[in-house]
Amino acid sequence: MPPIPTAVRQRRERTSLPAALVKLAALTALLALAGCASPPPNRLSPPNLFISPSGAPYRALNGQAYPVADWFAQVDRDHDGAMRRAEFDADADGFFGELDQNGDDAIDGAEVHRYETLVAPEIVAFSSKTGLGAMGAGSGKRGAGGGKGGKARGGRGGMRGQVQGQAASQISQKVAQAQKRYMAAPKGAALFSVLGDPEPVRAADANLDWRVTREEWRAATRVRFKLLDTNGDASVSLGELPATPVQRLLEYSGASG
Ligand SMILES: [Ca+2]
Ligand SMILES: [Ca+2]
Ligand SMILES: [Ca+2]
Repeated sequence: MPPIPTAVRQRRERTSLPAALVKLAALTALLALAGCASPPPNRLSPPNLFISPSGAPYRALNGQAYPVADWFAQVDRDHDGAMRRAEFDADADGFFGELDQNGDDAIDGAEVHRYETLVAPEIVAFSSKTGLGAMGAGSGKRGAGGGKGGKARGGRGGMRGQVQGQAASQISQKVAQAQKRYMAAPKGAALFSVLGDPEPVRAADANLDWRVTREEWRAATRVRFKLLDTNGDASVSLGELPATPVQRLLEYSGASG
């Protein structure tokens, strides 16, 4: 294939959104479409993953049932179809023990790092600070700069610069709109969870000292159960749990049974 002339390449770069941001916008749009009646225009396949309120990942192959039921079945230890407070606490305590590798009754920075890289790496892969989010922020700044340059030129060149500036400004606006949708969309673990914590382990660090103590963990667990027990009867059924954003998307697109 012959090399693309520099001018053409630059024009393409100015007039096309970064591919990653387009993918991101598509995922956001599909998440929004998940509640609509007609099928989506194309299929993205996010991981068939459920992240428990405490942050434990449950995975299944695409096409298999969404694994929220796997989590619920092991939390509901007496198998009566009701997740009681004590069962929820025991589940959270068990996961705390898995994360507290050195057994000092706290999850420290290294243990959080292990959680985010080995136990549930999807959280970082789908977070706002890496990958798609960071690329989107950079692209917006480049677009704004292009608009300014167009206005600075005079004569016919100035006209062309102005048109290019307007095009760049429109791209900037599209990038800004995509970023706005992205910022409003759930991120990290929240995509796979019935609660909205992007990182449920860090979220339990109430005093922000980079250590999640057992006390902080139990306080977070109490809050989480309250949030799930929407009718306040100290019991939560599987049907009482809202669908996660990715669960809605997978079920809607037929990628989850
Ligand atoms: Ca039970
Ligand atoms: Ca520890
Ligand atoms: Ca703490």
